[in-house]
Amino acid sequence: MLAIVKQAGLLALLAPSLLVAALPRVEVPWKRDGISGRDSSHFSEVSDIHLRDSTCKNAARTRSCWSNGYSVSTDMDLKWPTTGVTRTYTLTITNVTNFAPDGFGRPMMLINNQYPGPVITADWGDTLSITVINQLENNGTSIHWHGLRQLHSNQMDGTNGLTECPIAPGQTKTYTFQATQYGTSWYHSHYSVQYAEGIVGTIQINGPATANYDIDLGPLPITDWFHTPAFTVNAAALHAGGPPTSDNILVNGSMTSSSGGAYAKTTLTPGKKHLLRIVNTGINQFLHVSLDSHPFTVIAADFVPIVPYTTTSIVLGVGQRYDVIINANNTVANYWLRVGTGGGQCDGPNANAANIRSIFSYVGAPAGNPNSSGITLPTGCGDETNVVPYVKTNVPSQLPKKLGLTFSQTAAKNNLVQWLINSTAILIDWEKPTLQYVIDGNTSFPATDNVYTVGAGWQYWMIQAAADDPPLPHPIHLHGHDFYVLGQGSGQWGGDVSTLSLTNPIRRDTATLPANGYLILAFESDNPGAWLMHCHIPFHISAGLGLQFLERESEILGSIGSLDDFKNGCKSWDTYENSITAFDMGDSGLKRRSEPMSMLIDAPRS
Ligand SMILES: *[C@@H]1O[C@H](CO)[C@@H](O)[C@H](O)[C@H]1NC(C)=O
Ligand SMILES: *[C@@H]1O[C@H](CO)[C@@H](O)[C@H](O)[C@H]1NC(C)=O
Ligand SMILES: *[C@@H]1O[C@H](CO)[C@@H](O)[C@H](O)[C@H]1NC(C)=O
Ligand SMILES: *[C@@H]1O[C@H](CO)[C@@H](O)[C@H](O)[C@H]1NC(C)=O
Ligand SMILES: *[C@@H]1O[C@H](CO)[C@@H](O)[C@H](O)[C@H]1NC(C)=O
Ligand SMILES: *[C@@H]1O[C@H](CO)[C@@H](O)[C@H](O)[C@H]1NC(C)=O
Ligand SMILES: *[C@@H]1O[C@H](CO)[C@@H](O)[C@H](O)[C@H]1NC(C)=O
Ligand SMILES: [Cu+2]
Repeated sequence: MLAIVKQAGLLALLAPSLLVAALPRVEVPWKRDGISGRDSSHFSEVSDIHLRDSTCKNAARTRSCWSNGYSVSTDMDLKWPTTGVTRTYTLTITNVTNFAPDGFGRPMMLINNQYPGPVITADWGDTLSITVINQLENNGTSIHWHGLRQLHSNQMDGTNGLTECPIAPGQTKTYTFQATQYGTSWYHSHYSVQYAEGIVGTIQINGPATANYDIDLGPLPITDWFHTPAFTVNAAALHAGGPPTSDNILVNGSMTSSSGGAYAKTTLTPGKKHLLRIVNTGINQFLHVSLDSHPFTVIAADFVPIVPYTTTSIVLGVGQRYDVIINANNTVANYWLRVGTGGGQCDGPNANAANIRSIFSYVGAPAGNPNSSGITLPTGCGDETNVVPYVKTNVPSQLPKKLGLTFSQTAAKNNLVQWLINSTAILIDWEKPTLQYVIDGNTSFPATDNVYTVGAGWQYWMIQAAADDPPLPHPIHLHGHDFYVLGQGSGQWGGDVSTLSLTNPIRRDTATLPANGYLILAFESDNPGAWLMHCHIPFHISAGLGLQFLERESEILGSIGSLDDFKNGCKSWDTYENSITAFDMGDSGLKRRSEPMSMLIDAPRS
């Protein structure tokens, strides 16, 4: 590594203009440059030729370029543009009695009266200013911007109970933060299981890419779907033996069912390469996705650009994203996009599993459904294994701290289901978020807050599921950071640090803990705040599968700016919470501590 750093230093001494002139314009941007990344002990500026080339602009054949000083080789943990541009959005949340994404009408909660909510779009380095108006009568809300790092803006993370009190009915909150990363993500409510009612939308941050494309098709959200309201399903799941049966899967908010509905449609331009941003905005299921006769070139995983690889299908756990390139070089016609689940063993059944499709239609193709045939989708629940981050990072070796994941179901409490991290199911207090403790200088957290304090430097954690847990994989998501996946497997980890992946390991914000297995993660403690790490299946976090890292606590107040909105928000919420007699604790999620567990015991079953 030392030699590489020296080489970068040497390059820096040469006149950049000479270097630019000597090297051809980058037409094949996925060649790894060998001198990017940083070593374990210190950061070195990523050195890359198109990064120095101020004339290299992002265009169809130069997608690796971005702007002067920034390119796909920029290590965005360390460096990002600041454009000075603010993109403003207003998201109004309402409760509607009848909405039918797949033809089956049911009550839903919507953003701006549409489902999914609007695509939040910005350029890398822009500031987002998003005002959320809670017009629900009988629920709070809080909106989380999945994967956005929220560097020095912990109070904008939208995690009620940690970083804010929920936004009370009738109240408003403006979330302001910079997009220091680029790529594809989504936003969703973090209030109990509320996002599964429809409070979901996608995020597109424009930036460079590791392969070229002509047309950006934008995000394609895909989710499993229940016809019964999520609060009811959750109440049942909290007392049931296994995962509930979802009724359908929606592609871009749409699908057919026995009640009608329609297939979503995406248009392809013949002869062009298209970027498609696939997001699992789901609730419980893994998704396998393929497009008939069109392989995917995968170029990003979550917010991390990767070395491109080609595949006939991809698999996404809840919360994961892949940016893929589709070459529309086949016969002008219509083609099926096919979506499958894990197959029922690892993620629960889906009542419409055999019929999940959408239509990709070439301009000039005849009207009508596709007649294409495709691959048999794989089943199973795990992560893509070909993911290699384009900007390299090496992680120093260290033994991870162990967190045991156990499961309990207690007959005496009407078969109450709990997922426990080191013996404690997380149960937070909406009226007293973690940031309030920080303001008070109070370190006496209740055990059920599952607070783990971390100082500066690299952090290493292993989640080890027990052999007798129900055999379910869990998509684990960390707020405030991308993490490095150092180990992932079935059974018990042997404890040998020499088996860890430390050389440019997979880096992302959501990775799968295999059923009864282990997941070993590392992250750099560089973002003071309270950050949730949890299973992204709302029924599981609802049953306790989460913890929070309280990172560099003494530096939080000094680094995150004004907490006036936080305080006012909590005042409004306290007034609201004290004005109502009780929540229906069929509801749960990141739930209220002050409600006795006995309330859960009486939760309705369906
Ligand atoms: C949504 O509307 C229904 C029917 O009017 C009502 O019972 C329910 O409490 C409302 N939910 C919320 C969260 O406002
Ligand atoms: C939220 O609204 C849902 C649906 O109207 C209701 O079932 C649930 O009890 C409410 N829960 C809370 C905690 O506000
Ligand atoms: C998803 O649907 C929206 C709304 O109809 C549409 O604007 C968008 O192009 C669709 N996305 C894709 C990838 O098809
Ligand atoms: C389409 O392009 C891909 C490379 O992107 C190539 O592998 C494939 O053979 C081409 N297909 C057709 C039908 O020309
Ligand atoms: C069916 O397939 C043929 C051969 O690929 C194609 O020419 C025709 O347009 C297709 N029909 C539709 C509706 O896509
Ligand atoms: C979790 O519990 C295990 C076993 O009791 C213990 O060894 C470990 O230190 C605990 N982990 C943390 C981070 O406290
Ligand atoms: C600290 O928080 C705990 C739990 O909420 C509370 O009981 C205690 O009174 C607080 N202490 C101070 C000094 O605020
Ligand atoms: Cu889970």
